[in-house]
Amino acid sequence: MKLTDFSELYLPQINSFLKEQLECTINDHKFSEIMSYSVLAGGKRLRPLLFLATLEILSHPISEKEIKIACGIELIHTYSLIHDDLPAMDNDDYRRGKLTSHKKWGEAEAILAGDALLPLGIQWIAEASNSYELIKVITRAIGPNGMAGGQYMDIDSTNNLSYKRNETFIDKMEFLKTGCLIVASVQMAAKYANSSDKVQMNLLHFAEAFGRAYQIYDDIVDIMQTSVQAGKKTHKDADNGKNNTLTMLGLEKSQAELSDLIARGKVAIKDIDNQLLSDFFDLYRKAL
Ligand code: GRG
Repeated sequence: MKLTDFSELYLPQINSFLKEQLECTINDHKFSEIMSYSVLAGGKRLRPLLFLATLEILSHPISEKEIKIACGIELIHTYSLIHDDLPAMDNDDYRRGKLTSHKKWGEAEAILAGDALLPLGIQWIAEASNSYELIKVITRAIGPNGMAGGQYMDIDSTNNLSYKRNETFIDKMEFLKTGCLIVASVQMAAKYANSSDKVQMNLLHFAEAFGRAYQIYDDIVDIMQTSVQAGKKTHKDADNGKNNTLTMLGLEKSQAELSDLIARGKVAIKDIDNQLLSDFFDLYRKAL
């Protein structure tokens, strides 16, 4: 199946599940509204789609249980975005073209919405999978040696001006911050479908390449958009004197690195993919 058809089939199911469950399982109506505001703000649902697409290529059936796990991953992703936008972190006023949660509802409310989405996401994964293995994968991916650890590296190196953000440091920080949850989405599907060690390893290599490429892609698209809008380089990280792969390597080398990651990611799954997972790399076309 092509990714466009796959998304057409499952995106509505993911979005309805999120909307209905947030509406009917949270006792406080206003709190439910605050959480839903960010969850339903129009994200691409990349991580849930990766989870489901991995199940699909492994011929595992997809029903409401699997949608619930996928949506649990999206709740966790949304929590990370809400907290990332807070004044104490990136201090952003807009996300996905809408006011950020703290701008719309207040800072305490946004912190609490994130605090509630994180365990709710884990709860959905636990309830639907009944799998200790999956809970281990997801909690490791977002904890101190995963997403939160990567965010800490970012904050610490920004606040401490003498910090040297060299290429190795940035690779690690970006991978933990962004790559780990992407990798976990694929790994969870591989474990859930009881795939062989070899298949799990191939999928891991694919997901690592995809996750690393995602950050580079995001940086390139970001700088392309801001350059067009402002007629000059206004990338936020660059303006803040913060390095990322793009500011370290420059555009050409970053694009070469992105192409290399795409090639390696595709090779890793050549024996198990039926095009569906490889199609995810099309996302990167506009950065090349
Ligand atoms: C607060 C513990 C904590 C972690 C925050 C999410 C995160 C960690 C940092 C985000 C930094 C950032 C903007 C990275 C760029 C790539 C990225 C993760 C973009 C947002 O994800 P998308 O593109 O967003 O999947 P949508 O809106 O489609 O869901």
